[in-house]
Amino acid sequence: MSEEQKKGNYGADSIQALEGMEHVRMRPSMYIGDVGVRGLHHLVYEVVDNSIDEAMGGYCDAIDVIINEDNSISVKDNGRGIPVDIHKKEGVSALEVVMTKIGAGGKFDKDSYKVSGGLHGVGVSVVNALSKNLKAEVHRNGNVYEQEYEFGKTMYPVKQTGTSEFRGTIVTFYPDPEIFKQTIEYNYETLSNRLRELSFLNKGIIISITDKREKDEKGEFVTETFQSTEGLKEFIRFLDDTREPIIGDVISMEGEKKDIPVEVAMIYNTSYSENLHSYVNNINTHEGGTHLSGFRRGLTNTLKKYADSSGMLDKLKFDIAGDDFREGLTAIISVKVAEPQFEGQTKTKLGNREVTSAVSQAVSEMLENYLEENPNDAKTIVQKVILAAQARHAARKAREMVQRKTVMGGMGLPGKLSDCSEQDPEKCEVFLVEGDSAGGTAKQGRDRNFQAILPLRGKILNVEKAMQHKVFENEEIRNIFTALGVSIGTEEDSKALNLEKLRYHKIVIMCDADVDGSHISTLILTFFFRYMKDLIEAGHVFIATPPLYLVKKGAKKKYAWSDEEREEIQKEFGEGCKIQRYKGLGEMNAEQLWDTTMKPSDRTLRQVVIDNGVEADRVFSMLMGDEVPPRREFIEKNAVYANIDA
Ligand code: 0RA
Repeated sequence: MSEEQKKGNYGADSIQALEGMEHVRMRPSMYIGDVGVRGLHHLVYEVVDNSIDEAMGGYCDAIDVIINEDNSISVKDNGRGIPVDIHKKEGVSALEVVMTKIGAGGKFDKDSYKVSGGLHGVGVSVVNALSKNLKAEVHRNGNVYEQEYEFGKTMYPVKQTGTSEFRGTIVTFYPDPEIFKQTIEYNYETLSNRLRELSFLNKGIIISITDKREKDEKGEFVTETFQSTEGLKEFIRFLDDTREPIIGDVISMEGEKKDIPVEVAMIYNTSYSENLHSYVNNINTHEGGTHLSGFRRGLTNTLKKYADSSGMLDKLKFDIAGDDFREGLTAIISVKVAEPQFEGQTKTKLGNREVTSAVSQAVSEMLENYLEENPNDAKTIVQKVILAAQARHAARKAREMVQRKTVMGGMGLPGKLSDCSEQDPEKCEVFLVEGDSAGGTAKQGRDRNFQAILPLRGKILNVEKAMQHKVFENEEIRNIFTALGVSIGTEEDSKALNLEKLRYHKIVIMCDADVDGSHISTLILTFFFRYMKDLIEAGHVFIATPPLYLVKKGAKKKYAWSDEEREEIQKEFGEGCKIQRYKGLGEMNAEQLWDTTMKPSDRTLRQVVIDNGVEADRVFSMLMGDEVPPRREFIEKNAVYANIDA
């Protein structure tokens, strides 16, 4: 035994552990993605994942998440309780190892393979390192044990603090404000959406959330409980509840190939959009990957084979493409992979090669059976596919027209675009401005070196309700495509963008700060979400925030972005203020627009992020469908406040 090992607590491994924890604090983004709102919420998911693992092992059926009054979070499960006995190798309690050793994870018994996992599957020790304070409470063998940590450092050895009938683990942590400088305030909706999602993905488990920060009208804490008996099937119903199905019920399939459990649920609706959501070990794989390719392949092959043998394609003059099989399809694919390899820009693309064929085979087998057993549904689906193929041919004509124009018209840029002189896309910005008059002001006010203006006329097409060829035929939309320089998609994949050709790295939606303006922003956002999602995911899309008021007194003037701000300024200036309320961008002069909304050093741009792809999909279909929407609220919730230029 070495000197270091003899010292027990301070053995080589412990020192390494400490270094690991220090490293997490030095480079938090390497572990949790970022230290903004997203990373903050990621802490909760990391802790919950450990409890989900315990539930998937069959040892636990209830998980409670509590947002405490002080914004700390408690996660409670009724599992076996994390063992507190001394871990032989480490010389400290197993609990302490889990909490302080980077990479130890929740499982140290090797035979149980970990199927759940956080964004990076980094473990609860990372949460501990990034918390000002964390307390672990274990109820086990009739006793209560406790240990606390500050900034990941153990405060005292595990101690027994009492007795208990309950069995399980409670972890409470308070995020370190020095790490999460932007905010440490948790968003109830964000957490509850993720927990709902987890309940669909792991049927049976009872997952609750309670917000103890405020009470409702009845004097009770806001709380929700999620439990799904039908899993993905229910998930699809939830996701598609504002769309109209064309078959009787959700098709759901569960199987296993090459040791990879595959679960799929899908439905066809009357819309023209494709909504695929994929998960690996409960992680939403935004960027898709091998499992999604496997699903696509399985679906296409099986439907094609069925359609061919049914004779329904006999009179068809043209081929059916992959896209056609997915028009109006909403599907969720969930796989469990023992050692997932995540790739891509946001590490949400599955790379494991073996998964493609496993999923494709599983889907083919299961779907084939379904079609055999449900000939009516099968026929309805094939008819829908044929219609999609016909529409695609019409769309291709429209697309070719755009491309021809692009080639023939020299630069091929839309006439309405006032371009900037800078050539380096990274330095360039384009403002999509509502209306020609505001467009004119913006054109005068801008810095023409790097800021381009594209005025959009009135309301742009609601792509949520339009067939694809109508979208490509629409002039405003074609202007956006050509101005941005990205291609309009290929026949194989109509939504694939060539981001290398992107002419501006910042695309700023600038609309009036009123209800109409936010409706227009939402229409534009819907278009980006459905047809240019890659742009949003690469972080290129922003919303400008013009002020609501100008407060003046003598030579003093200040702008206000809210009523509270206006009142504050009035207080500061004292009696006799003159207040101008801006009803639209058009009421500002060029200089004012530049000062408040366009000037990089002073403006606030809100970056559009897809926080939760499933929720975004639901929201867009709801907002842009037939129901009257709470649009403003939506935009405010989904655009994270980010003063990226500051
Ligand atoms: C490994 C072994 C045992 C429990 C756990 C892990 C465990 C971890 C977490 C994390 C959150 N909640 C948890 N609950 C349990 C127990 C093994 C045994 O009792 O024999």
